[in-house]
Amino acid sequence: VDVARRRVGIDGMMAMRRLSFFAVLTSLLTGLSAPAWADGARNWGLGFQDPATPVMAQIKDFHDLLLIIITLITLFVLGLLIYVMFRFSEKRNPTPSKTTHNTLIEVLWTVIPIVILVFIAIPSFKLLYFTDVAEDADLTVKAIGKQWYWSYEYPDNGNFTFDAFPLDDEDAPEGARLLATDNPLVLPVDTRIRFIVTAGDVLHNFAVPAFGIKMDGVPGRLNETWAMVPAEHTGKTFYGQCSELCGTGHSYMPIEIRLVSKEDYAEWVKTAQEEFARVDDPANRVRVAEVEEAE
Ligand SMILES: [Cu+2]
Repeated sequence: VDVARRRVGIDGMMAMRRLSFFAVLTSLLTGLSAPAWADGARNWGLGFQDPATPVMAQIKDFHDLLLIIITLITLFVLGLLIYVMFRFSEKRNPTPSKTTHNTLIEVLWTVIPIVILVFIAIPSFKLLYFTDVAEDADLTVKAIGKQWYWSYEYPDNGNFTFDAFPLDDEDAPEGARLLATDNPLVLPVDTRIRFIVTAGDVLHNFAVPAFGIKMDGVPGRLNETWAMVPAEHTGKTFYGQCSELCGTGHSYMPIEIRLVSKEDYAEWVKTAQEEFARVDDPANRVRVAEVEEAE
């Protein structure tokens, strides 16, 4: 609670800046390319959102592999059950068998599942480590979950920070109710982006389905993952949501990400540096001191 209260100074200032910045950002982005929905929930939709990163492409492939394995196992077990019900029914076996052991079958039903699990574990661990820490990232973005909005920091581009709140229903684009935000996260394509995820109060979760990211934000801890979106997705908008129940406003802290070309990103950074507060702005420190004094 204390930490949250101390942020009030910065957040209040951000609220004022947010309005003017949104106007600039909208004109900038609509002038460059009309933002397009990448993918999202549809009536009668089935399966994942279209993968936008190599990580999500691999998650989808792994899911499809598991679906085949699990379907074969389920059909095999169902077949066995039907066979047993038929072959060993009371009608066909007036005198029940007294068999208790069959060494061969016991060895088989131990060894075969182990082989199947190892077959699943190898690609599973490969994928797990593929999603892990990006040592050679070109850009770092920090996402901080708070009750109930996301704050973002760009330490590589002047250390500016801003907050993202959902747009009112009437302002949100078609199909993006409770997904569109006043300050989208703007990211460049073809760039290895390191996401550092944490939280300022309680557990949150930074989840972007098309990126294959679902990373817990834990107070006092930095979690890390990465994404790299190919240039074919330039101009697209991706949506995500907080995915760890964090209180009454949990469903009102969406994540909106706009993918732009590297040139447009550089332009946006210039505007953002002017419009947004710096994380280490001395003015913010004064405000924190004022809040503490007031207490
Ligand atoms: Cu939440």
